[in-house]
Amino acid sequence: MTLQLYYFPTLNAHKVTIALEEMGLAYDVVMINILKDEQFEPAFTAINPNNRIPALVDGEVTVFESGAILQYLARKTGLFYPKDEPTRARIDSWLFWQMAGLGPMSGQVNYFTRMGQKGQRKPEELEFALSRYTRETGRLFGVLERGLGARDYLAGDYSIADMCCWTWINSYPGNGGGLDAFPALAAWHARIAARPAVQKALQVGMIDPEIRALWLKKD
Ligand SMILES: N[C@@H](CCC(=O)N[C@@H](CS)C(=O)NCC(=O)O)C(=O)O
Repeated sequence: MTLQLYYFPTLNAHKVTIALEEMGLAYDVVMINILKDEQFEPAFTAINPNNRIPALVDGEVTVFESGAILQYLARKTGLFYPKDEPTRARIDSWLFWQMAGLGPMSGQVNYFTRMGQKGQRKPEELEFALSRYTRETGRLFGVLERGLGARDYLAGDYSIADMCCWTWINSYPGNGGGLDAFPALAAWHARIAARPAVQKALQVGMIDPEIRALWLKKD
């Protein structure tokens, strides 16, 4: 049975399309339009009680949380998640770090930046939150820079740890000039961006003009 990916084109969901494309797995996309609150429909709540995409169904297996999905797919295929304990422990460290730190913190920067761009809050109301989350996100970029050091990838060869962190670097506001202070991170970002599977993964679900229009209007 083909894998069913419950999906909307966002940073967390792109981690999973990257893994699926890299692993060469066939999958059906079940579009859950979070701009129309489809994540709260009972059929999807039965799959993910947390009402967030992405989620994945593989026969009798249902898995939600992008990090857990990456681990599941990697265990299923035996790819991008070596079993030797030093490497696996390092991959898990970066996975949990992304899920608990980089994702939530830079997600807050994205949120408060958009609120400002839309004029929904006065600049002085946003200042405290934006400076707190921007500072913490900058610190986390520094952590990635140190973690990479002279390596090409976070844990030896390219792995699910890289897939998990990359989308958040790719879409961080100011990306481009924003990585000038982080040369190892910038090189790692470019190295992964050049992968055909990554380029294909970012296009999934972005062709529907209605969804794209809603995405661009998102607040
Ligand atoms: N920790 C979750 C976060 C999932 C998440 O926040 N998904 C967002 C899209 S990236 C969502 O479904 N938002 C819908 C909403 O906020 O109601 C994961 O990594 O899977």
